[in-house]
Amino acid sequence: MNMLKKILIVLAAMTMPSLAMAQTANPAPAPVTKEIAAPVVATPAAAVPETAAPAASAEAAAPKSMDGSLPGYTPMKPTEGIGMPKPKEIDFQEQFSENGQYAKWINNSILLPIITVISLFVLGLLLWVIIRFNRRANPVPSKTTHNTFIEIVWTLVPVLILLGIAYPSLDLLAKQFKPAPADAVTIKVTGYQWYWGYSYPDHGGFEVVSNMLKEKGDVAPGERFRTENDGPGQLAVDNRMVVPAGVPLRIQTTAADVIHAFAVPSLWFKLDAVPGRLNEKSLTITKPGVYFGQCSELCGARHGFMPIAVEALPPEKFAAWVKAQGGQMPGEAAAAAASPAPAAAATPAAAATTPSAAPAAAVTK
Ligand SMILES: [Cu+2]
Repeated sequence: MNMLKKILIVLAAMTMPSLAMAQTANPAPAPVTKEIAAPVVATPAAAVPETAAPAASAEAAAPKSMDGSLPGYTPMKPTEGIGMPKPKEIDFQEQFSENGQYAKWINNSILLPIITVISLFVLGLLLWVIIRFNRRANPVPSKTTHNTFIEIVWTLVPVLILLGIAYPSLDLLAKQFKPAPADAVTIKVTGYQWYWGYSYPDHGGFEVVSNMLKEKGDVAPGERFRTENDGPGQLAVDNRMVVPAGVPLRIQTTAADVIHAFAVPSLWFKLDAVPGRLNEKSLTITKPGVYFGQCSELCGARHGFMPIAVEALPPEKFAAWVKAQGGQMPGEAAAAAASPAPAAAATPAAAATTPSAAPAAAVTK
């Protein structure tokens, strides 16, 4: 009896830790999500000490408003179905960058027709074999093993098809790797758990902190919530990444904690944001508008709640937004630096900023 008790106790002791682990392993994510959800979305600065500085500076520069407007800037109302997914859509979203339009053309005008023709051809061959050459219809099968002509055809035709696909594919790949021109506008995108920061080194270095907007029923009284002007639920954000349209952009991505990915389908843009690294890709948005995207690298509990909203504005409106954020356009910076400062200090600043003045001029033509 005593022995049995001892064995039971030992068994219980052995299973206990595994039970405890099993319990923590499974239900843990739920409470973690709930605990983190509230503070992170409401005030990222308070919840994540590291980011206190950029959040604070962004708030200082941008007085709070219920619709995200600033003096001289009102957020653009997104167009239904543009820059966002549509219900029952199976195609790529409408594209607003040259690479995107090219890629969509490759898909719709080259790949899809080839895939369709090949599938129908193979289906036809299968049906022909099933009907014409089954045992009843063809009791004495042919003993043919080689046919030089057919063998040449079924080698050459696939080679030609692959070459036909390879040419535009490699061309697109090369275009996607093309670095931004020297006068491109730089925007540095930083992924945080779980929101985005956009800093503007060419415009005074301010950072905009961008959080998903909550629904009306989910916010405290007086707190900002999503409206139709902000965009669709789960995609609308409080502060958008505002950029000039028609101007080459140099988008750099990095992350402060874990790997995120900055992805906007309607701009044909996706780039990993990796801690300790700076990735870079060029982008020119062809038309003013609001384009939505999402973090595309599983980055933790609130990965699905860190959407991206890019607002492309005509250059003069972009300049007004920069001013509203407390930044300055590159030309202004050079002028300001040149007048009061001694020559030694002014020269590098002017040299660094002058090229960036060009795109604004280039767009007006
Ligand atoms: Cu993420």
